[in-house]
Amino acid sequence: MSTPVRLATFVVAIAAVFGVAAVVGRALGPEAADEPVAHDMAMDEGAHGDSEHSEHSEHSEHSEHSEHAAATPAGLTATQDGYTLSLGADRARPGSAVPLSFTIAGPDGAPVTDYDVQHEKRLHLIVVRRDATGFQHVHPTLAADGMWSAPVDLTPGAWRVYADFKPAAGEAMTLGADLLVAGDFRPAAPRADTRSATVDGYTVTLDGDLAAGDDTVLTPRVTLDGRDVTGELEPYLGALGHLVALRRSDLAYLHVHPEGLDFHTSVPTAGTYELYLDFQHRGVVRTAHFTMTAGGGHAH
Ligand SMILES: [Cu+2]
Repeated sequence: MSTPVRLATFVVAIAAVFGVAAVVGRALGPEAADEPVAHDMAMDEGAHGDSEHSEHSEHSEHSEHSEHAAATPAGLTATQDGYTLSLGADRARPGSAVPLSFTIAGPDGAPVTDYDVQHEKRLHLIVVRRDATGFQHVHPTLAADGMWSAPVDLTPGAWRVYADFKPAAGEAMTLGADLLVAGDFRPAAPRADTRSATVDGYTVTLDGDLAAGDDTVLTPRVTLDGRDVTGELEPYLGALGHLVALRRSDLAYLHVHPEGLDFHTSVPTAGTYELYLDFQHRGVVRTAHFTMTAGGGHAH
């Protein structure tokens, strides 16, 4: 299949099967707007028919982008479309199993209790310290009154908390809020770009690059003690991996799911991104952390 057809097919497929297209679109894409992203992206790809994406001065794409330029990336706001994320407390003490609780209030002001399942869960909770350390992707439990709770591992510093969900009565979205953890905060040094990560004896390497405004493909290769186990990765939450990309400057959020093991990733701007890949092997889920800088995209 040609790349444009493949991309369009992919977008439609994830929209139909997982309903995550809106998540991706709202996340960071410059196309994010009122229209479902599946439509936008399919139109984009179909109209250009050029996998090189070298013709970024094309008028059609430019006008489309400028139309949607005001869209806010996901995860930067606690309130969107009438839904509001409220942490039970915005201060916490450090610890390895700190109870974190929150609600999502709906347009009527009451906590939402009815969610659609996305990737086998009704809500995905991501927490990360603002210096890009301490990433966790957990699945909290929902009480009858709409209160979500989960234990998380917190060290001193400023943390970003993301709730990635789809209310039964609304669109998929990711809301974010800050959580301040008391103690002696020593920010980690900014990471240099790295596309190879080690975790528990696994070495994970990401092939591919990021490009601002372009759909690029990132593909992980996983070895264990030098042996390639990429083909042994197991489905986790309905996919062979889950990739969260955070823009370093403001922790804007993008959640990408793969087609097979190809993560079609579209970052909105040039700059450095922290990428966290959840993968499962032999029944255990691990996270690999990469740092990649997106080139100029439209500027090249
Ligand atoms: Cu999840």
